[in-house]
Amino acid sequence: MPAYNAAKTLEKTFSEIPLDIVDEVVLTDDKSSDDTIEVARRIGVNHIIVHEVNTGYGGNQKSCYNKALEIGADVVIMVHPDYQYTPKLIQSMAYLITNDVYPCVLASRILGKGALRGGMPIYKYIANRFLTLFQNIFMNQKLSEYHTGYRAFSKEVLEAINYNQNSDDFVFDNEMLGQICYKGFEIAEVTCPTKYFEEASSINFKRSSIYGLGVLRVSVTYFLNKIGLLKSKLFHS
Ligand SMILES: Nc1nc2c(ncn2[C@@H]2O[C@H](COP(=O)(O)OP(=O)(O)OP(=O)(O)O)[C@@H](O)[C@H]2O)c(=O)[nH]1
Ligand SMILES: [Mg+2]
Repeated sequence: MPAYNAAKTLEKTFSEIPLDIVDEVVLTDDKSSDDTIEVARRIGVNHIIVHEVNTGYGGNQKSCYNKALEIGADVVIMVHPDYQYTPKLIQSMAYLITNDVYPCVLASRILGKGALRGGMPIYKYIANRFLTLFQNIFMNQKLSEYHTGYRAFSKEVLEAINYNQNSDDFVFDNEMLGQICYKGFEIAEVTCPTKYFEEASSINFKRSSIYGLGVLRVSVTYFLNKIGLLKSKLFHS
């Protein structure tokens, strides 16, 4: 769980994690200004990594995945601790990976009709649909969305991509999916109910727009690399 000011929602998220199959829980705190670390300690998160400076959403995830691999994870599932995504899908997602059906599974808010019903702002919904269409065309994929905060990876996937050289900002997530597709790994999707509420949603229009432009860049860069016109570090390191 890459955490940033998640004190109000962390315990609820943690309480739904199926600890019968989840061996280790890693939380990285990106210099939250609230009690995220205290809450994490109190509820018994096994591995708490504390950033001394705020590195950003991508930088926070790098620490998270690095730690997960270091402690020997075979399957790594990232879920936002803001309780927008229920950890009750963890068994299903892990099952697909451990049974070698798929090496990567995304929990999609767009498969089904849950996103708008769950309160996703209409501008985010439209942007999500547009960016997804654009990215599917440029990357020759057929995903329902690339923007979920709930993702499962096999160890092999994480080891095959150089996520540490990605952006420290939100576009990290998208670069990672681009790298996974570039390497030819197949991605599965499961439907995921989503809820938007005040404590869980902080990204404003400006940050979302910067992210959107980043997604367009990743998609076009992917295409140019695939046809051999570019050799970007993102896909070739
Ligand atoms: N490390 C870090 N994480 C952040 C920062 N701002 C937001 N986050 C995290 O990024 C994730 C996405 O941000 P949200 O505020 O949930 O975004 P949202 O508006 O709900 O949009 P989606 O969840 O992406 O649909 C959450 O897990 C936040 O905790 C930041 O400055 N640094
Ligand atoms: Mg959120």
